[in-house]
Amino acid sequence: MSQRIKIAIQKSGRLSEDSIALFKECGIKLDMGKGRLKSESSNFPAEFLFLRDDDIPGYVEDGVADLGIVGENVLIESEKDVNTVKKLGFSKCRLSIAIPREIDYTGPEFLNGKSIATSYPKLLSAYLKENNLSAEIHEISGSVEIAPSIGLADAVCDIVSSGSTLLSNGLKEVQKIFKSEAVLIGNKNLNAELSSILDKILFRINAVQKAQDNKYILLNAPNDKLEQIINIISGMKSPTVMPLAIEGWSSVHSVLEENEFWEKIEALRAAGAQGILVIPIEKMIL
Ligand code: PRT
Ligand code: ZN
Repeated sequence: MSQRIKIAIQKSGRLSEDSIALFKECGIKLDMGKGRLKSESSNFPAEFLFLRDDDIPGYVEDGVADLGIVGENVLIESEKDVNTVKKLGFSKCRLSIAIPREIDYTGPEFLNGKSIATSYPKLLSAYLKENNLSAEIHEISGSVEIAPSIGLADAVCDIVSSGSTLLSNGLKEVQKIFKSEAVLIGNKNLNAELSSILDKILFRINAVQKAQDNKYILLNAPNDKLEQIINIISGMKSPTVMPLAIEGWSSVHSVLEENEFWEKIEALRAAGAQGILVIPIEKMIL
């Protein structure tokens, strides 16, 4: 009998939407009906388990799930023994130390002898140890940001994204201690069949990520500038060049990486390119 790979994703929260979108972009259907705890994909050998994010590393370690998507902050804090298979690039955030706005921060040694409230005692204690600091850690499970104003702690160590939660609680971010994003994790003892299903998933995720990092570009170039323009955008292999109906002009098609995009567009314009069109790529397989 052929197996299904069991994939744990967050039931509802900051990771859910992007996790579901990722599998959808990979062409893996998943039906997340209301109140459901698990669901089988109708077009791929996968079964999805909908869980609280904190439970995902443990389930993957135990083999209750074969794969899971979780924030690196939760993964490291859990200290579970799993493989980090792939960084997924969403749910980016940082774990930071923050103190009341009106207090001067003199550097990490400010923390010596202070008390810090956090839901991430292990990550915080690793940071303190690495930096030879000694502070008291108050572990609390939620609403960490109110700890200083109710006199529970001198500082907090919490997840920050836009920074507005800190701001509205009269706190300022003084030290970033850990950067996090969503990661795909896997059980360390997948059998051959499950490993080959994981390979298929990874192949699709790579194609989706590659496509997101690249743009398709079309432009018109005067023939006497073609060489210079082709040098700027060499693309996957080399650009496609086709003659335009107008004498002396060509159409050039290529692929550009998102991070060098604006720089290259400027260089192309300076080199005489016109009518530049930029189009998103849905999937990219090299
Ligand atoms: O119910 P369940 O246990 O599954 O979910 P949860 O409430 O524990 O987690 P959830 O859904 O809030 O977050 C899931 C993961 O998203 C986290 O583990 C992080 O990896 C990531 N993530 C990204 C964040 C944030 N951004 C974030 N802003 N997790 C939490 N926050 C919180 C933070 O704790 C603070 O209260 O948002 C507030 C700060 O946000 P800003 O934008 O005001 O700075
Ligand atoms: Zn949680």
